[in-house]
Amino acid sequence: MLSFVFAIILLQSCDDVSDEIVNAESSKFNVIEVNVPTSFIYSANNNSIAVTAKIDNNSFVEKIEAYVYNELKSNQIIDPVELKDDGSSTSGDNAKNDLTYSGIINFNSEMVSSDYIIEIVIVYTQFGEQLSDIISQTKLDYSSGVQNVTPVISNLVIPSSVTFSSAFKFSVKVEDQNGLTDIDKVWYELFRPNGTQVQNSQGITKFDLYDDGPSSASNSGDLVSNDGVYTSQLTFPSGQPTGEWRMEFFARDLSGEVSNKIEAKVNLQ
Ligand SMILES: [Ca+2]
Ligand SMILES: [Ca+2]
Repeated sequence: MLSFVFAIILLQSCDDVSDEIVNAESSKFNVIEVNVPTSFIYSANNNSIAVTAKIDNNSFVEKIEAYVYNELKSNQIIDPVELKDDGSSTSGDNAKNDLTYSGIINFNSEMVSSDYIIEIVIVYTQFGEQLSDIISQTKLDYSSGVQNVTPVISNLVIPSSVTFSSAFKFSVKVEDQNGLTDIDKVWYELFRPNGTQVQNSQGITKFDLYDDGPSSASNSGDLVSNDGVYTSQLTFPSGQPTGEWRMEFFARDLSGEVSNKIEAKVNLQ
């Protein structure tokens, strides 16, 4: 079954709203048609889908790409695929230079049965600036022989008592029968001794743990990358209330299933 997405992208060109005539030269493109499947059954012999996008003008177009995300759109599942108007079988394109761009998205045998989001994005140049538009977003009902299994966390390592202004490290073991590649996010939530939850200045209450190894930009303190032990560290600045802080740990997989919860009490002295 194919979805048919019809979209018109109109020019929003001039700052001068008194202009009644739209300057044709600054018009970028219209999207005539996008075709992306809405359901797919994976098998060894049937492991890819074709997607196409038709536009009416490619003068400003740099490239058209397909992105595949998990349903929560928190992670890209596979590398972006460029749609091409090259008439080649590699891209599944029927005719060269007819302004229909085509691409083939290959799935791997480990992807679990789930809904995924396929986004078609046009990158173009306008007034010397590179811009991009999402021209379609399609939910793909994807079936494979692989059923999703909820992740499990264990082996929390954390000090029971900490002091002000010195960083302390904590880690948790994460397992998922679908593999560590199915882990979307591992995080902790933090509660003050009076029970209120800590929220940072961006409104975030879920703070990430990382499995990114020692020399990483996150400064997580993680010892070994990709071993399923996720690590982070925390420093209580002076002024925070002393007493028993509660931390809750969770993991979530790409299908959005959340693990068991592990709680810890940390005594700030
Ligand atoms: Ca899983
Ligand atoms: Ca690790």
